[in-house]
Amino acid sequence: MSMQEELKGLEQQAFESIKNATELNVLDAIRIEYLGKKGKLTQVLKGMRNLDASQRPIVGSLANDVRDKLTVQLEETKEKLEMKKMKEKITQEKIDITLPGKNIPRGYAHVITQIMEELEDLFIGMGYQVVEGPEVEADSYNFERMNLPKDHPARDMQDTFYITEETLMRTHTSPVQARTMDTHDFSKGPLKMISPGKVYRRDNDDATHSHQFHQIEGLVVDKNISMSDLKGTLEIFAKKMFGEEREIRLRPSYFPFTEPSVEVDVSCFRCGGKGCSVCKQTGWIEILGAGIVHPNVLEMSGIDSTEYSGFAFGMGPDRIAMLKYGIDDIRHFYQNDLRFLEQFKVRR
Ligand code: FA5
Repeated sequence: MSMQEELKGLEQQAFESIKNATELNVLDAIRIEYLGKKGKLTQVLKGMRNLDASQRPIVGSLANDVRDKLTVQLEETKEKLEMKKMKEKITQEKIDITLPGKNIPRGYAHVITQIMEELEDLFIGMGYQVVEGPEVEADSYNFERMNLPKDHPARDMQDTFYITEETLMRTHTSPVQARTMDTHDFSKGPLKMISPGKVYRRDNDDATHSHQFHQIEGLVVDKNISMSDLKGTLEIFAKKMFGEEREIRLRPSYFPFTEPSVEVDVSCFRCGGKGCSVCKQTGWIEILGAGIVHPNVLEMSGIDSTEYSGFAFGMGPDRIAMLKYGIDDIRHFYQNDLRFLEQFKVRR
């Protein structure tokens, strides 16, 4: 076979292989097979040494021709295969923007948290500081410092969960009064604080009682604090919380840590005082306990009760939320039923 024929045959073979190549790596292997240093074309060209001098330029130019054609053919096929690969990739990765997105539901605060924050804002606006105290409390702070010595019968009203004989789950937020009075520096001004938090009692759960509930304690100590300061403060609270037309009423009551002590009622926001099912036909709803801080309580914190006086109150935000929203059972707050909780996406 002449070299010309050999070259032609080789060209055809290579063209055939290139035509059939469907992968880029196969194409590259073909390029090496024919045009590489040890490739078939190079092998043929090596045979030129044996040619007649007159034949060499002819065969040489044919060989260059074949090389050029193969190179062009390889390049074009490479581009085609790359394009094909790109198209496949694009189809595979196509995002269907017409699909509806996944809806991430927006969170919101629990209704009790909302009420607590509303109350905090209200008192912060009147210059009160917000103080927190421990839920696992010493008997001394929870009872004794609140003028309830070990044998005091009023302890029975607040039976609780004891950790040890001297440590218990606090039954009210009142111990924070003592903790705050202990450290307050009166040379810097009067003491005005509220203390929100969880409290615990061995109460049987029913529509209005829970063994774990919330309280917000309030305490003001300064010179010349009287019952009228307490009444004025609570009037502002009642109007902001339940509406401008609301009135409050103080009834005599008893707490060992206040003297005198009062229960505070607010005029019914449902019937305006005429009497309805919410206020049990009385026109008034009881919302908190309060009074003038007992001198013993001040003295136990090292405060001179002949010079200073104070008022204190303790309210139950769970009951306030029930009244405000007409909720008939306190247990709804703690059962985490979203059908109930989602009705109170009020704020945030
Ligand atoms: C007290 O706990 C006093 N420490 C309040 C106080 C503070 C009086 C400062 C004077 C001065 P009482 O036991 O009444 O008081 O509870 C206060 C409020 O907590 C009640 O008005 C009620 O709203 C709420 N409460 C009491 N027991 C429960 C309960 N088991 N479940 C839900 N709320 C309750």
